[in-house]
Amino acid sequence: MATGTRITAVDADLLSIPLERPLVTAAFPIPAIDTALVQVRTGDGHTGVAWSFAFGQGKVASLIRLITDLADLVVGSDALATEQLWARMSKAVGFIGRQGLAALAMSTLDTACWDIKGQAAGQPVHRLLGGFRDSVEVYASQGLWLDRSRDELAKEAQSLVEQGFRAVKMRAGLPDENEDVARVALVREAIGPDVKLMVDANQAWDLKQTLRMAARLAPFDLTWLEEPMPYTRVDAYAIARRTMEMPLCTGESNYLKGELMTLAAQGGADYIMPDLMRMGGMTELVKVAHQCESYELPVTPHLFMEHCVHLAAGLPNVVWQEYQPWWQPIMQEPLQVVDGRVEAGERPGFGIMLSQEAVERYRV
Ligand code: SMN
Ligand code: MG
Repeated sequence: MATGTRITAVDADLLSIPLERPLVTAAFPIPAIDTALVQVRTGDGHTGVAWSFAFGQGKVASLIRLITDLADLVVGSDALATEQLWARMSKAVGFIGRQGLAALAMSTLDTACWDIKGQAAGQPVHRLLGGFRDSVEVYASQGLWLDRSRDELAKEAQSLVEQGFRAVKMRAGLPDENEDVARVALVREAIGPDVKLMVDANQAWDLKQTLRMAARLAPFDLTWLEEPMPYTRVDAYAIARRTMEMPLCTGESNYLKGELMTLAAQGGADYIMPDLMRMGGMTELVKVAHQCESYELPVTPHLFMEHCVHLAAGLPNVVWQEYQPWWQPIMQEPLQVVDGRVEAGERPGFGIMLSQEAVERYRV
C-alpha cells in the first residue's frame, strides 16, 4: 500500500450557505444551502474536498454523523483504493439501506478520495478520466424559479445571457399549465432563438399532462424537458420518450447506479442526469457514464459542477454541465463562464481551493 496516501483524518463540517432569496420549485422551497463539507487528509499532506447537501440543518447533521461513522472505517486505508473503500463502506451501510443519507455519506468520502487521486498523480481528474475536452458547455440553472413574476423572469433570462451563458434552464410545474406555457414563451422571446433552453418540471405532471405539455411547448425549441413525471415511473418515461419528439431528461432523483441503468435500459430518457452524491460518488458516476455510452446516451450531470466539470471534460458522452453557483461563495476562485463554457482547469485533483475564511463564516 502507498503509505503517503494513507488517510489520516476526515473532517466533516456543517455549513449553511445563505441564498439571496429562497428557491421555489414544483417540488419544495429552499431557503439556504445546508451543506456537509468533507475534507479527507492523507499522510503526505493532500486534502481531498467534497460536499453534499440536504434540505435542512437537522438532515445535514444526521448526514455528518453518518459520514464520521464511515470515516472511522476509512481512516488508515489508502485513499487511492477507491473501489476497495467503496465496497467496505457499502457493506457497512447495508443494514440501514444504501440509498438516501447512506449514499450521500459514501459519495462525499469517495469523491474526496478522487480529489486525492488526482493530486497524488499531479493531474486534474478530467485527464485521469480520459481528457476528452478542455472546457465544458454549461447551462445557467441559478435563476428562473417558479416564484419569479413574468417581468422578473424576462429580465433574469436576459441578464443570464448578458453574463455569458448560451443556455438557460427554467422551472415549470405551476398549478396552471397555461401559465407555464406563457412563461416558457416569454423566456424564449427574452433569450432569442440562438440560446438553448431547458425546462424542468420537477415531477409535477402525470403521463397525459406530460404529453400534452410537450405538444404545447414544441414551438419553443427546448433542448430537453426535465423530470416531468414522478421519477419512479420508468414505464411512463419510456412511453413518453417513444411518443414525444422533444428530448426527455431525467435521473437526478435516482439513487445508485442500478436504478439509473434500469432507466437507460428501458429507454426512459434521451439524456441521463445522474447526481454525483446520489450515485455513490465519482467511482459510481464514472461507471454510469460509461454504461450510458454503450446505450448511445448522453449524460448530463446534476449540480456539483466543481466536481462534475471534470467528468464532462474527461468523457465524450458527458455533455451540458449544470451551472449552479451555490458553493461558489466558499471558493477562492469562482468558476468563470466564457461564451457559455467553463474550463476544467489544470490544477491537480478537482482543483478546488476552499476559502477557509468563507468556510468559517458559514460554519454552523
Ligand atoms: C433542482 C435540484 C435541486 C434543488 C432544486 C432544484 C432541479 C435541478 O431539479 O435540476 O437543478
Ligand atoms: Mg431537475
